[in-house]
Amino acid sequence: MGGMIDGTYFAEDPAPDTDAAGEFKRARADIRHWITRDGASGPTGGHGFTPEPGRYHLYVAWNCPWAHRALLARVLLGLQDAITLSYARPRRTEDGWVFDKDGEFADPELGATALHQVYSRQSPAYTGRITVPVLWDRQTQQIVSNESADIVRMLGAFRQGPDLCPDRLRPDIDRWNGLIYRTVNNGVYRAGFARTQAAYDSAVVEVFDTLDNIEAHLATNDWLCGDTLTEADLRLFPTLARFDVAYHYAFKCNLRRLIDYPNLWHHARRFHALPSVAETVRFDIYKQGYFSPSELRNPLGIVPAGPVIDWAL
Ligand SMILES: N[C@@H](CCC(=O)N[C@@H](CS)C(=O)NCC(=O)O)C(=O)O
Repeated sequence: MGGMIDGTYFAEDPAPDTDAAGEFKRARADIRHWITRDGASGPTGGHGFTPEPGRYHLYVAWNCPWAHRALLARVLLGLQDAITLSYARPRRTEDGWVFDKDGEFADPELGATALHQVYSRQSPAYTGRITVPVLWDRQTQQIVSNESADIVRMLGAFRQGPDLCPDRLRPDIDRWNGLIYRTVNNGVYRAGFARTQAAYDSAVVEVFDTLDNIEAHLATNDWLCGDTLTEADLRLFPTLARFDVAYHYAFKCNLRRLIDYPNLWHHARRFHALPSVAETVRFDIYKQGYFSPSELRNPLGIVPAGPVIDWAL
């Protein structure tokens, strides 16, 4: 994976993404300002931004599950007109995430041909990973945040649509988020990117332990936090949407499929049927992305034809 050092992009980031035991370690996001109701500083970052429709632009890639969180928050909160989008091409190149000159993978905002240009536009000597999602402020020409968890939560400052993180449920939401991030959202990556049998074995067991627990929990609960749809459901969904088409095979998460879990499968299809959610999903692109050429996982980059899955409720 690539990164930037003093404003120059390198296809191979010198910072290792696996530790001595062969376990995948996801790099931390490092631009973490906040949009807040009154524009005051948020819990992290230097300064606050006000929630003004038409001011922000979101850089995403369809296949990235972290970017998917931000796309989901945007549609569930009804911010499609307030926040514009650029989609990177599904397969990264030597230049990292890239854009076409025109068409569905162009960048209408800055006309960038690679995402690293967006990072260096705000900070010419930027050093760090070049990741999606990126929330861009066109008014001050800077990145508000490249941390999806924060982006999801800060979009609540627009005070539009449902409250996905009500105060009374926040401890429960944070508990689910912590467990699901470590063992499921990032757990599938820890299984798929493991470089030792032991690292894979422990990651894959955790993935399915948590899915088994959620399956049991959903037998008596509509959503993760009871009868209210929350941010915790939103953050589970990107992994569920990619599970059978990508993680099951490409990341060897194959003890069970999503469709083998009646309650989870129902939860996923119910979430998918919410207004505009289906517009954030591209199973064909998930396959292209996760079956990209990779020396370690898929040297020839051949994309499998199946599985064929009917997501209708
Ligand atoms: N902490 C970030 C992680 C985002 C992330 O890892 N995105 C991946 C795509 S799925 C990426 O852009 N990776 C490029 C790289 O690490 O070089 C978030 O959740 O927003």
